[in-house]
Amino acid sequence: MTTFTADAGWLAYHPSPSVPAFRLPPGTVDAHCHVFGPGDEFPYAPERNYTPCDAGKDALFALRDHLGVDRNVIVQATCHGADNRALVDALEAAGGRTRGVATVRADITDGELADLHAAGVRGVRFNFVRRLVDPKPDAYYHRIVERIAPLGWHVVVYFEAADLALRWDFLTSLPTTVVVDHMGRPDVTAPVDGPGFGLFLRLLREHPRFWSKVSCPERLTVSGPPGYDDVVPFARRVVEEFPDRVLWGTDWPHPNLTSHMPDDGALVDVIPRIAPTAALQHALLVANPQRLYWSDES
Ligand code: 0GY
Repeated sequence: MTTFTADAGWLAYHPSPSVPAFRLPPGTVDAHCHVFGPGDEFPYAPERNYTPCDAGKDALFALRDHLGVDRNVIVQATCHGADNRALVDALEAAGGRTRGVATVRADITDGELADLHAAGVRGVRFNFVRRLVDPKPDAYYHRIVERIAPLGWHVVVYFEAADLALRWDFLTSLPTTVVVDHMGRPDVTAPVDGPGFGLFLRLLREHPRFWSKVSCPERLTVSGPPGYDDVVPFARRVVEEFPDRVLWGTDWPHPNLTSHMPDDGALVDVIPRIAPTAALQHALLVANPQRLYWSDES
C-alpha cells in the first residue's frame, strides 16, 4: 500500500454541493470528469506533475445522483499517467452508465486496447498543457492515432489558447473526431468576437470533425462564481453556432484550481444560460454525448 499526500494548498472538491435549480433532462451525461485514486489502491503515476486529494468512483457516482446526472464520461487525468486502472475500475463498477477517455502509448498491445474498449473506453486524450505534461513531437501522437482510429475512437485535446495557432496544422491533420477541452481555454477578458476566440470558432467552422466541451467556467473565469458571467457568452456562442458538436461536463473533482472550489450545483445552473432552449439543452446534455460515447446502443 502506498500513501500519498496532496500538494500543499490543494483545494478539495466541494463537500456538499447545492441541489441545482435547473432540472437536468433525463439521460444527461456529465462528459468531463475524473477519478483520482484512491492512491493506496490505484497509485498516482511517478511522472505526474501534481498529487491530488483522493476522489474515487464512489464520490463521483454520489455526485452524479445528487445532481440528477444519468451517465458519466471519465477522462484520464495526467496524475495517473498512462495507467488506466482507476478509470477501468470505475467503468466496470458503473456498468454501461459510464464511458471513458484513456491515455495510451503507441506500444500498447492490441489485447490491451481491446480490453479498454470492452470496459467502455471510446477515446484517448492528448494533453498539451505544459504545467501538466511535456508535449511530445507530432509523430508520437500520430502513432497513437494509427492504433486507436480502427476502433472508432476519437481524440480529446487539451491546450492553452496560445497553442491553437502553433498547433493548427497538427490538430487539423488528425483524421478522427477531435474534441477540444474547455473551448480551447479562451481569455474571457477579450471580446467573444475578437481574434483569439475567432480562431477557435474558425477551427470549428472549417473542420466539422471538431467538437468542443463548453465546460469549466470555474477554470476560465476572472469575474468568478456563482454566475461565471464572463464565461457565459463564450460558451453560449459555441452552443448556438455548433449545437450538434458540443458537450458539457462538471470537471469534478476540479484539479489544480487555486482561486476557489466551485459548488457543482451552481455549475449545473449555468447550463440554461449557455443553452437557453430545451432543444439546445437536449443536444448538449443528451443527444451529442449519446452519439459520441454510446453509439453502439442506438
Ligand atoms: C481538467 C484540468 C486539468 C487537469 C487535467 O489531466 C489532468 O491532469 O486535466 C487542469 O489542471 O487544467 O480539465 O480537468
